[in-house]
Amino acid sequence: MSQITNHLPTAELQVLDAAHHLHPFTDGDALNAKGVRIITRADGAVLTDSEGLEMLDGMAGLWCVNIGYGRPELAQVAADQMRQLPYYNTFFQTTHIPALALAARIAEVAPEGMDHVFYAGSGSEANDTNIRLVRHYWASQGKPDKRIIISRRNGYHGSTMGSASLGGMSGMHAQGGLPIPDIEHIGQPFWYGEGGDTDPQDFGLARARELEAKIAELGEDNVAAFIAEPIQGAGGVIIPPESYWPEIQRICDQHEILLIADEVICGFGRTGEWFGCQALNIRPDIMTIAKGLTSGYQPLGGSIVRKEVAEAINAAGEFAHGYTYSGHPVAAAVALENLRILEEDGIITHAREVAAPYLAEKWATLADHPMVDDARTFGMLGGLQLTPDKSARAKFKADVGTVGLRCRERCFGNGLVMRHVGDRMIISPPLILTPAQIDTLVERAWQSIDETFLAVRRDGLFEAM
Ligand code: PXG
Repeated sequence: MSQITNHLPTAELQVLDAAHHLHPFTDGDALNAKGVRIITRADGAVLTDSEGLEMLDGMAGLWCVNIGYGRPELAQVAADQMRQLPYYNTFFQTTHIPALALAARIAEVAPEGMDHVFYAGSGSEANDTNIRLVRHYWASQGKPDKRIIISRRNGYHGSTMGSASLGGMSGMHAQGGLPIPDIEHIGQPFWYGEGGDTDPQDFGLARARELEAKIAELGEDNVAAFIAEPIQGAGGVIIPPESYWPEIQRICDQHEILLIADEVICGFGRTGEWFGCQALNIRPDIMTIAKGLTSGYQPLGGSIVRKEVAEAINAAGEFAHGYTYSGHPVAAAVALENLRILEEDGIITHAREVAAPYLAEKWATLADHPMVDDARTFGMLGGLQLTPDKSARAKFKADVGTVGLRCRERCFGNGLVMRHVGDRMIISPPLILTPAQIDTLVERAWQSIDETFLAVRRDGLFEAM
């Protein structure tokens, strides 16, 4: 086969991709009929495709490129580590410098007491680890029946059998026989979509108390843990009412349930703090990490484990669990360099003090558009609802996601990567965005929403259910 390079015509690359590549979360026939988009390079917050089109990346890849693209330091560290020690495992009473140094550094930036790390290759793997870890922990405490993990509908925790079972995505559960046993789901704190006439704070409390009711139903002695994202990402950037997390914390503490905060999206500066737990004042026992840990430059995930839990695991004999690539030296070295840049370049401070407040102000102006409601941000996460009738928080008279998908397509056409989840539009840009880039992002978002609005009206879809 001839060498495949960036220089082949796009159409030829698309044919090759269609012939041999099965894409994640993709309707393959629909994609191949249209032709895949091919990204060839990126710098800062800007992507370039095979046609030379430039796009502002409002999603930081897939919620991960926190420091932005094109940092040569990470390339250098990866190359150096590959030369010195490209691989060794962390099994059999062995370690290496990148794995131990990274764990020590993570313990420094993590909340007080969160001082041990178990490595995985991704967020999904890390959440699979968490399922086994919490069950092993309770067994070590003489409570082997504490096995059930409670999670939330429309939460996202990954795509493996275990992590997708933890997640509450009905479309995922519909395929492949999910969820696995001993995972239970409660409602999400999504006031805009599900709160009806209740006051948002009352709704937040009510949704938190579903956890207490579920624990009572199952029996406290059968429940190991509750897992949730501090702010739901893939579910549509859902920012819970302020009443929600303190009540969840109370319930977990009172009923001796381990609290797992899935920080895969919220971690490493996304909320303007190192972790979402710090921004929301949550005291977890385990935190799932991935994505921003390496800014996506290498695949790496893990679980940060509270001291007392880690010590119990260490005291319980062998934990029969691990991955070939647990603590991979190249990924760990890149993560360390990424954490250095986040700190020394003041990127988290920039996110907290400059980018996030400016984004909050500008993003909110999108709600002036007749089709937009609930335009809110938390740190460098933004979400808004497309609706034909704000006063009723109404849905469109079309399948959910029809309008959102159209809007996303308009965004691509206007040089902006913005995602849709149903009829919500969401962003999670690199943390390094300048105010000028935020202006561009919001201008392109407005233009795309407005073009969608005109088309939707023309097609008679601007009507409530
Ligand atoms: N937890 C959370 C909170 C996530 O957002 C995972 C775990 C799984 O991580 P890995 O590394 O196994 O992918 C994620 C991943 C989307 C989308 O459509 C979001 C994710 C992954 C793929 C698609 O928004 N988040």
